[in-house]
Amino acid sequence: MRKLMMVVALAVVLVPLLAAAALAAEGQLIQCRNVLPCTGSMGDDKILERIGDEKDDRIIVRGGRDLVLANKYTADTDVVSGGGGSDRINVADGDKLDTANGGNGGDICIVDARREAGTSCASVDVQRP
Ligand SMILES: [Ca+2]
Ligand SMILES: [Ca+2]
Ligand SMILES: [Ca+2]
Repeated sequence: MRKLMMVVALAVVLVPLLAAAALAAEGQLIQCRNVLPCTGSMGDDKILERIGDEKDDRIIVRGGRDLVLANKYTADTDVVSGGGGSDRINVADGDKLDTANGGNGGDICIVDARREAGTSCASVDVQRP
């Protein structure tokens, strides 16, 4: 009986620990495809916008300290919404059509023009061509 109690107690302690480990999973490299919105995981992700110019992206970051690169392809209206954690959101792709929203956490927004930065960017880095 005592042994059984030990096993149960151990399980009670271990299960949440394992669950926590699973939640703090490694971030992923996410290449957005033609399914919108493109969403991140709860880990520290690196999220890349869809390949090709003139593709309007909608990217939702979720948790973790993420890096969003929507700066590779231009002439598109990219809308990025950050999650918790300090994210780095880059929409400096040469057009002034995008929106970078940081969400909670001290986010860095890299933009072509000030108006591309949403209200929740802790710091705004305006790139000049
Ligand atoms: Ca882009
Ligand atoms: Ca753009
Ligand atoms: Ca831009």
